[in-house]
Amino acid sequence: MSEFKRTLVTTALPYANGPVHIGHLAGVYVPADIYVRYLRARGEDVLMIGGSDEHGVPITIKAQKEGVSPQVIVDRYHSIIKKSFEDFGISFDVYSRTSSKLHHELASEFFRKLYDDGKFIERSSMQFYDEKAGQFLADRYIIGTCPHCGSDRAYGDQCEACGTSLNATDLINPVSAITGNKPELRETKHWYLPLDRYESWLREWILDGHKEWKSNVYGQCKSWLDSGLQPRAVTRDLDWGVPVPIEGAEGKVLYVWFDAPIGYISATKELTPDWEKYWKDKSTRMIHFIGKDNIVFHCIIFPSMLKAEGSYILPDNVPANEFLNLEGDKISTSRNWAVWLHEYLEDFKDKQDVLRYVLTANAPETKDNDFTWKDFQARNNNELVAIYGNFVNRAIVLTHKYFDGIVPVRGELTEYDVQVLEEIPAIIKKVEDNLEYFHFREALKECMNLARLGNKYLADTEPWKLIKTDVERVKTILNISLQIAANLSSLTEPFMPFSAEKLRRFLNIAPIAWDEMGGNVLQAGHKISEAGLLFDKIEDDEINKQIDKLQATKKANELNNIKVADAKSDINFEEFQKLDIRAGKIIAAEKVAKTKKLLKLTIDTGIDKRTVVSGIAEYYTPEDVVGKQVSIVVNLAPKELKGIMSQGMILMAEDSDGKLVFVVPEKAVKAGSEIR
Ligand code: B3M
Ligand code: ZN
Repeated sequence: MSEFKRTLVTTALPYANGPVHIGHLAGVYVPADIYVRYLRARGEDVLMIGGSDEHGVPITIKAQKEGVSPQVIVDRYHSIIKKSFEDFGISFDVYSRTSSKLHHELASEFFRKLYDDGKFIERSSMQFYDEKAGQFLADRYIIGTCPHCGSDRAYGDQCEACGTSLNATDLINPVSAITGNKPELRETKHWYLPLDRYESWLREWILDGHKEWKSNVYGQCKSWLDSGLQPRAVTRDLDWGVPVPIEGAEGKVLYVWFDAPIGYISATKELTPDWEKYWKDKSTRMIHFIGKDNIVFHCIIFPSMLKAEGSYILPDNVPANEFLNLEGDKISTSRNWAVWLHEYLEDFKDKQDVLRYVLTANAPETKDNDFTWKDFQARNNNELVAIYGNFVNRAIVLTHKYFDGIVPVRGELTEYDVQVLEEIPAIIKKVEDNLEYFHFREALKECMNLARLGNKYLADTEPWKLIKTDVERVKTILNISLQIAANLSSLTEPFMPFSAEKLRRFLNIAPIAWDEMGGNVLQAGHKISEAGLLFDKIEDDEINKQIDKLQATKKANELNNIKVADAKSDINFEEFQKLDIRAGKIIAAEKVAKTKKLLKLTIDTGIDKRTVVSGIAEYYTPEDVVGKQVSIVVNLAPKELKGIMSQGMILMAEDSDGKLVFVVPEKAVKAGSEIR
């Protein structure tokens, strides 16, 4: 990074339409935070920029559903999100939001400059308009039948059932999600960024100039560029967002993906009057931390916007991650298939680092990965507790036991001691090398290797045995062990800042500058503090509770998916009146032999006592139903079922478990009472 004087780290701005979950942390914020903390420890000039993305259609839809203004939604989630990040130690220099005045002004100016410089093209097109609602419909507001799979819940931009991306005009029978009306096509004008004009420049800049980018990122860019770029609309017909600052553009706002990345700039400007140094000086190195679904926006569209504007620097790297799944399924906000950060902290108080650790050890750096609670538990118990925590604890406890908590003076070194001491800087170097290349998993593995080294050193040298025969030797062993522990407290800081601080408290030391690590960081004679546990074991019942919670979510989702039958065609009143439904009472019941589903019921209808065969045996035993009130259609033509003449039909409904339940009058009524 030598030619650069400073680093600007941006992190994708999460949509403020829901809280943040483990997928957000794993994909973007933990790796970014590790990187930034590392650079800070090295004394570099670095800023970490974040904020909430508060525009866009998902937010307006949520607002509409709740019957509140979009501002209410974004206020709510912005503060939840911000707090979650603080709680997890994500060390933003600024965490801003795109509904701020400063952002609106800056995004507006940015657009205006491109407009004045003739960087846009204007185009009219036909778009769906909802007459009743009096507005154009964003793609997400149009629902219809997918032309590919026939799902009747496809959106105007995508069918979630089969994953195909769509144009709203592809939908069969489109309806407006706002009013349910059939929308009409109307002409509307928008401004487009002609990405095709930037294609050859982008090819050169990325494909020739940034071969070092992660292969998943480079590969996605290449395939976009190879398939040819099209002009892209940067405005929308919507009333929530940054108004398009042009006369005649009333009722239009900037496309959310146009203003959101400008949010990085506004947040920097909010943070420091020096913001231009970070955005316009070629000696600044800009890194975008994002998830893979944001690659095209950060590698192709935003750079084209910056290039068009002309005064800004471009990203030097975009280390996008793949996705994190949860227990084998895609994380989904709408299906509540997620581990929400604020809920995690309710159940695992003060265990932020455990999650940071697991998400890094299992980070979706090169391919999608899976988070499972069993793995979470195993990594905590077998790695953090058994290796890191155990080593540190033994070193500290033994020092108290044998030397009153005073770091002992080191004597003559054995060959093994020398080897171990040389390993420390070698491991640190490996951590650094991995961090420089955004290989966070490997870097963390090396940190743990330092803890393993310490653990093994104690196990091999057995100071608890030697203390009886060779106190001098034990002094050396504990001195070396404590050096390893102290190095660990700084080396792990970017990854697990809370435990690093705890460890420094045990050791009674201040943070060690990165470049001072490696050798003797604790002086003999230094007094350490009391030992405590760096990590606690996580028990099975805590994990089972989480697994049960997900099971319940799965069940609830399955029930929500049970399809409501389509409405039948209308009947007139005369037809309805032909039905003779009565309140009745079951006076006897038995199973119909050789069937699973049928019960033979004797019903007192008030008119007579008659036999009805009913398909409820899977849900009720004969004993369950005798004495029950029922509603019965008494004028249904008799029908023979399994050799029994069934005279009428009992009304049943399906409950949320898919089980049939009786439809009965609100309170007991006399048999024969008409139901109308
Ligand atoms: N809000 C999309 C997302 O959360 C979008 C990122 C904006 S980054 C400028 O995935
Ligand atoms: Zn489909």
